[in-house]
Amino acid sequence: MLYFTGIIMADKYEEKIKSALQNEDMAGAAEIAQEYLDEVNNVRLNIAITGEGGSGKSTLVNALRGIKNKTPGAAPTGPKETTMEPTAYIHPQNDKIIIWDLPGIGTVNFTADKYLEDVGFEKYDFFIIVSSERFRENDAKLAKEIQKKKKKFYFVRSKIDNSVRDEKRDDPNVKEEEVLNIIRNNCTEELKKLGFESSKVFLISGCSLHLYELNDLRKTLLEELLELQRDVLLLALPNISLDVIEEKKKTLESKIKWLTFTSTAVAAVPVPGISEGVDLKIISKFTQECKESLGLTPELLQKVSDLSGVPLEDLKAELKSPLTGGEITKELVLKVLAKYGAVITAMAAEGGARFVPIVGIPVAMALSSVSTYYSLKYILNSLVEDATRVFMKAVSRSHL
Ligand SMILES: Nc1nc2c(ncn2[C@@H]2O[C@H](COP(=O)(O)OP(=O)(O)O)[C@@H](O)[C@H]2O)c(=O)[nH]1
Ligand SMILES: [Mg+2]
Repeated sequence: MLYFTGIIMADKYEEKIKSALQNEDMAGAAEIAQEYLDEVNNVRLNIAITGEGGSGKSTLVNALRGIKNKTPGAAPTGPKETTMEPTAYIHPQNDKIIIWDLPGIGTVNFTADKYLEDVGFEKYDFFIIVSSERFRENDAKLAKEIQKKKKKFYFVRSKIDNSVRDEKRDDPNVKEEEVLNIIRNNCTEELKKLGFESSKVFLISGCSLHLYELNDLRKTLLEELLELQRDVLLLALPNISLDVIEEKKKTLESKIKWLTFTSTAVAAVPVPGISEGVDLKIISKFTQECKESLGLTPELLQKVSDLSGVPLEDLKAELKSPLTGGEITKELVLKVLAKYGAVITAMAAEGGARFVPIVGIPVAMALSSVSTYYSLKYILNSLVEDATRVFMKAVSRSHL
C-alpha cells in the first residue's frame, strides 16, 4: 500500500505500548513510544487533485512536481479526459508528499458522494478543486461533500496565463496585476454565491511555473505536511501519555508502602499542621523520583514542548504544585507539607484508622509512618495532576 494514515499508525503503536504496559515492561513501552516518534517523521501527506475534466488537474500535478507536460514521468494530459483511475505521483523533492491525479468529476448525473466513494476519499488528507473558468455547481457540490466528510480543500483557478492573455488582447494597456485582481474578485464572488464565504483560492498557471501563486500553493502543501505530522503525534500523545501516567502512578504508589516501612520515628521532623512529624529525607527523595518518572523535570518538559510545539512557558503555567518548579530540597518539601498539612491530616484521618503500617512497632513510630505515608500520597497525587495537565495542554493545540 502506497499510503498509510497517521491514525492507523497511532493505533498500531498504542496497542503495542498498552501490551508492554500490561506486562509491566515500562522500558519496553518507552522504547516503542520512541519508535513511534521516529516514525512520525515518515508520515505522508496525500493530496487529491480534482475538478472538471480538462480543467488542468493533470497539468497541476506536473506543475507541483516541477515538470512540464509530456516530459518523461509526467502525468498524461490533453484535451480529452485521460485520467480514469486515481494515480499517485511522488513529489520529487519530498517523498512524504504524494499527489493524486483524480479522474474528472462528471458533468452528467454527477453526484459528489458517489464520486468520492469511487476515488476512495478516506486516503486523502485534503483536496484541491481545480477550475479553469468559473467555479460551478459541481465544484460546490464536491466541496460541500468533502466538508461533510470532514476533510479540507483548497480551490485553484488554473490557466491564468490564458485569462491574462485574453484580457490583454481586449485591452492592451491593462496591467497584469489588475487582471489578477479581477480574476480573484470574480472567484470570490462565484464562490460566495455557491455558499463559500472565505475560501482560499490560488491563481496558477500550469505552463508558467514561476508565475502567479504556484509557489504559495507549494508552500501551503509543506505546511500541511508539518501540521499532519504534528496531528499524528498529538493524536497518540493523550492516550499514550495518560496511560503511561496512570501506570507510573500505580508503580509509584506501590512504592509508598515500602518507603513508609523504612521511615522511622527517630528521623521524624515536626511539620506545622501534621501531628506526628514526617521523614523528610524519604519524602524528598521520593518527590524527586516522582518528578523524573512523571516527566516533570525541566529537560523533560522541554522535550514535550519541542514535540508538541506548545511553548515551554505555557506548559509550565499548568504546573500547580510548588514542588514541580525548582530543585527539591528538604526546606521546600517542609514548606509544602506545612502549607497542605491540614489536607494531609484530613487524608490520614479518613484512611488512617484502616491503615496500620507494621503490626507490632512502637505507636509513636507507627504514627510518624502514617504521616509520612499520607505525605507521600499527597505529593504523588499532586504531581500526577500536574503531569496530566501538562499533557492535556500539549495536546490542546491540535484542536485549535
Ligand atoms: N494555457 C494553459 N493550458 C493549460 C493549463 N493547464 C492545463 N492546460 C491545458 O488544458 C488541457 C487539459 O489539461 P489537463 O491537465 O489534461 O486537464 P485534466 O483533464 O483536468 O487533467 C491540456 O491541453 C493542457 O495543456 C494552464 O495553466 N495554461
Ligand atoms: Mg487529467
